[in-house]
Order: sequence, then C-alpha cells, then structure tokens
Amino acid sequence: MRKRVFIAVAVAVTFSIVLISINSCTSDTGLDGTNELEPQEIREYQGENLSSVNDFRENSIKGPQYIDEEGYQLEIIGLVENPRTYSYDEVISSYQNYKKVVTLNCVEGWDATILWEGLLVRDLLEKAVPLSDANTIIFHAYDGYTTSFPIDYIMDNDIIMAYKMNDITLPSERGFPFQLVAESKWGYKWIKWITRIELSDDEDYEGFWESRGFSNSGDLDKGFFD
Ligand SMILES: Nc1nc2c(c(=O)[nH]1)N[C@H]1C(S)=C(S)[C@@H](COP(=O)(O)O)O[C@H]1N2
Ligand SMILES: [Mo]
Repeated sequence: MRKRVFIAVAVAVTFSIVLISINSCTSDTGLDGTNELEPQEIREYQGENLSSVNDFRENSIKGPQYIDEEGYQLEIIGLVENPRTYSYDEVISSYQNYKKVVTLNCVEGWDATILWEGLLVRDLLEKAVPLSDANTIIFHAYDGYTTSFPIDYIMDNDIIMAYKMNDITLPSERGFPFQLVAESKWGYKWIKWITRIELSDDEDYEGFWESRGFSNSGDLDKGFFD
C-alpha cells in the first residue's frame, strides 16, 4: 500500500516538473498575454536584395568580442575641445539616426550588402569640436584593433557608425555595439567593437592591417597594397 502511494506521488511530481519546464521553454508570455518573438533581420529593402548578417566570414584578429552593454563606454579624446565619454544609450539617443544600404568588400574576396543604421560620425565630431591641428581620426576597438582616416573623409561624406544592420541590433560577432560603415573603403577599414575615437595630428598613423602592408587610404577603387 505504502509503495503504491509512493509511486503515485513520484509520478505526480515528475509530471508537474515536466509541465513546468515545457511551459517555461515554450512561452515568453508577458502580463498582457502577448508572446515576444526574436526580431528578424530583413533581406530586402526598397526592392534591393540584402545579404544576411550570417553571410560574413569571421576573420577578426582575436575572434568575436562580446561587449556588455551596461559597462560599455565610448570615448572621444585627443585633439578636441570637448573630450567626452558616452554610455551606449547616450550615443544612440543623442544623435539623429540614418539608414543606408552599403556593401562591405573584404580583401579576401567576399562581400556583403547590408542596410546599415546608425549615427553620423560627423555629428559626433561636431559636438567634440576638433582643434585646428587635428587632421586624422583614429578608431580604437575592444580587441586592440585600430584604423584611421583623414578627418576630411568623415566631414565630406555621410559616414555612419552603425548600431543596427538589416533592422536588428548588431550581433556581437558583427561588432556590437558599433561598426564603422567605411563606404568606398576596403573591409579592414570597417572597424568593429569601437571603444575610442581619437583626434590626432599624425597623418602617417597606421592601423592594424595598414602597418602590415595594406594601403593606408584603403580606397576600394585602388588596390589594397597601393
Ligand atoms: N575590431 C576589429 N574590427 C574589424 C576587424 C578586426 O579584426 N577587428 N576585421 C576587419 C576586416 S578585415 C573586415 S573584412 C571586416 C569584416 O567584418 P566581419 O568580421 O564581421 O566579417 O571587419 C573589419 N573590422
Ligand atoms: Mo577583411
């Protein structure tokens, strides 16, 4: 008799555990009864086909970096009147956002066309006010990677620092929180995981790949060893 009661209790307990776990796996039901779904990337924009965020080859110098949004800081430093540190939300909420379809071309022979969304680096610079001897902008990343541009490239073009691609937040592997959309430049100029923007007077500064023989201008219409 005791044994039967024991078995019945054991079966009931097992059954409830199974039910509870099925319930917690399948639904993310909010208080209002709506189910939240993971946002999906878009693959077409204004009639143009887009690549997927998964079409990129992973060839980063130290592999993917996983940056925590809470502790993240973006520094604007060097030859500027107003050096400043931003949190992730401050960067996103302080500036007008822009969208643009641009293709990244890697020197390894692949490319990806993505709808990028972010802020203009020019807007960040205008707030920071570069000093008159600043002529170069150096981007630093969480993995120690760097790359640089003449300030004029940033001021004369609508260069975006992206926080979304194909309508979803940048995945960690793709550079969360920010990747530079270095239009008309080779992929190695599209720095990911940006943590610091430094204004400098060193026109000859060479970033990670540039100091290993790749062209400093990185212009797509020229060879990458020019
Ligand atoms: N911080 C950082 N940014 C980086 C790189 C890197 O190694 N570290 N690699 C660059 C290169 S060579 C290319 S082609 C693009 C490619 O982006 P993906 O690694 O998301 O494919 O990122 C660029 N940005
Ligand atoms: Mo690349």
